[in-house]
Amino acid sequence: MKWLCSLLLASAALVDPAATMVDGPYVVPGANRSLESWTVESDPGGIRKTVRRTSVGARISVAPVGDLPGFEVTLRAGAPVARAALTIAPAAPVFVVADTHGEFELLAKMLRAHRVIGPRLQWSFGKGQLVVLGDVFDRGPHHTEILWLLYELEQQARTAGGAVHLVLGNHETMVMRGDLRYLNPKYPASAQTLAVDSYARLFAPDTVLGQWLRSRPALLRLNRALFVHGGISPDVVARKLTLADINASIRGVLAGSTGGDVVSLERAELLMGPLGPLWYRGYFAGHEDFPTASTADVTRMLAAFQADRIFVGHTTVPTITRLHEGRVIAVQVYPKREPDGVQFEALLIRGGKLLRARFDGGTEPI
Ligand SMILES: [Mn+2]
Repeated sequence: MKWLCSLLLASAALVDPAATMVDGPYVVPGANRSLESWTVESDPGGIRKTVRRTSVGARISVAPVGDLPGFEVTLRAGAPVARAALTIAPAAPVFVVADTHGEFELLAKMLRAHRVIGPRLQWSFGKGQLVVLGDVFDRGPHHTEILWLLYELEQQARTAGGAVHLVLGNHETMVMRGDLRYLNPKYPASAQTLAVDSYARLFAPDTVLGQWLRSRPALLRLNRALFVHGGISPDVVARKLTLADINASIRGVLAGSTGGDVVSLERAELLMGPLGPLWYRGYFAGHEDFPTASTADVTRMLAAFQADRIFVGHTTVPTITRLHEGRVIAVQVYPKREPDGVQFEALLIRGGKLLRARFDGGTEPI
């Protein structure tokens, strides 16, 4: 009985409800074109909102989580719209992570294990490219930290000659559009403490992260590799749109303007719906709501977008898997803690080879 009591005490000490309530910062417009950094902080008096004046060029602090250190973020002026297709040095390694759903600790430790970032969470991947396949939001308790980490690493990577590419997932667009059903319960509580009518207000187009997210692509091509959260369906291919057209339509929806005419409205409906790139699951057999694409459909899609291969998240697989003769790579192994360790995989493309990146830092061919 004694061991049970101490076990219970130990686990109670690990879960400090006040610590899990720490959140932010959220950087929102203040008076006279200034910025304000809002955080949820806890002290013996309770949970409260703290407001600090800040500005472009200033640094804000993100609090430590678990045994990870806190880090600083330099605020930048509004991000330009990301390009849909980029040429990168063929020798540059590419590290791909799929949906992390608020699991900041698992993401940061995975990146650290593969030296994409260093002990202080700083960029250490040189001219490498980090691709995040969307769905940073929802379910887990630390999406704010993930967003700031990626935002900060983007600039550090650029300085080093590398890059960070956040591709949008359906959960990014859901939160930005006010669909808050899957938020970790921590976040509605944050909205209440911060006195906003909806959590989505903290990611409105006039906030730093809201603007940055709206500048990110839904479809990205690096050389001849496509990176998309869900996938590109034959229905989307049939529209004969370019990658840039598709990104622009989705950006229009997120900005609250779809063009107004019937063609743009109908296009927006397709792109934001189940057969659009954020939700599609047709590369995988056995998803009732999605007609299964054939390998010929996949080949046609890749030809239409001048690509050889597509990397997708969104649909969970037990281990990173080649589909459709290796033209589709399913990357989404849901990150979670299991009794026998952490279940999580990422993908490393090095010298043209695909490697499974394990949580312990090891790699193996896929
Ligand atoms: Mn998803």
